[in-house]
Amino acid sequence: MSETVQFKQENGVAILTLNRPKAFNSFNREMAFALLERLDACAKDETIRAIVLTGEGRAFCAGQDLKEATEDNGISFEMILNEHYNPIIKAIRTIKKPVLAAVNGVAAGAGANIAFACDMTIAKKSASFTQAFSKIGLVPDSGGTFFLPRLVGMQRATAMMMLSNKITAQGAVEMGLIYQYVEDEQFEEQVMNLATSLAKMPTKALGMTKELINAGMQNDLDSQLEMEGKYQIEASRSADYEEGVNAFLEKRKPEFKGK
Ligand code: T3D
Repeated sequence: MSETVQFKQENGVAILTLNRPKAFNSFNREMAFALLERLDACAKDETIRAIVLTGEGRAFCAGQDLKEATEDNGISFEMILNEHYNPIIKAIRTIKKPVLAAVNGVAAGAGANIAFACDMTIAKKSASFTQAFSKIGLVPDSGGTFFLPRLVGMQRATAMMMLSNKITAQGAVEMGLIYQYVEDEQFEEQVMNLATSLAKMPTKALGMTKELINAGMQNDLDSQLEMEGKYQIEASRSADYEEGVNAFLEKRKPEFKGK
């Protein structure tokens, strides 16, 4: 397995670490395929109930490796988008488990948009975000034009994408772009606390919640209410629902299994 994405598993949490620190964890083809392979394995492994995506060293991810992208006879834009970023974004959105971006440093270009596509994004206070694309004459990709306006509204999203200005972690929280920022010294501990809490929750219902959220980005109210009804009936038949209600009535802590 490629060293470009490191894998660790603790208490039901898979930690995937982008590992090309000298290139600020920018994506080459090897790392893109390694991440896809790891995400797929995490999706299939029942012992993994939450996923953390983070970066090694000073950066979270600087987007596309611009050296690889500009090599003579190198990979085409079409391949980069169709075979790397689009499948990565789709995998993050369709894995029926919480995917947490733990942004340990700068997140730029596709790196930023991967973080925004995750279910929750938690950043080090010193981390920052930039769209970067406009500075090199590209348009945003990796779902940026889909997620950003939905997260922060058209005006702020447009400014971010046209200006590619640097957004601090605190600024990102204030505008609703990410969930949370934490002091640098507490970052790893807080990330693991959040991920472990998620992994202990009724993760079958969390996966279904994610599907509902995805659908709610496009559906009209009638369709969404209908879908919620169907999913609620399915959730009410889960072992976790039985455990949750029994634990509540018996005044004890529930032990959810994600089933
Ligand atoms: O084919 C396609 O391009 C289509 C796909 C597009 C998807 C995209 O993601 S396009 C956007 C690509 N990313 C960027 O344009 C970001 C480029 N990087 C930066 O703007 C800055 O490096 C950062 C804002 C991310 C960080 O700035 P700073 O000052 O903290 O660090 P630095 O000194 O610029 O970079 C540190 C090292 O990382 C440096 O290496 P060196 O000189 O010490 O050996 C730099 O070259 C390397 N690095 C940073 N970003 C990339 C990179 N190497 C390759 N590709 C990068 N994207």
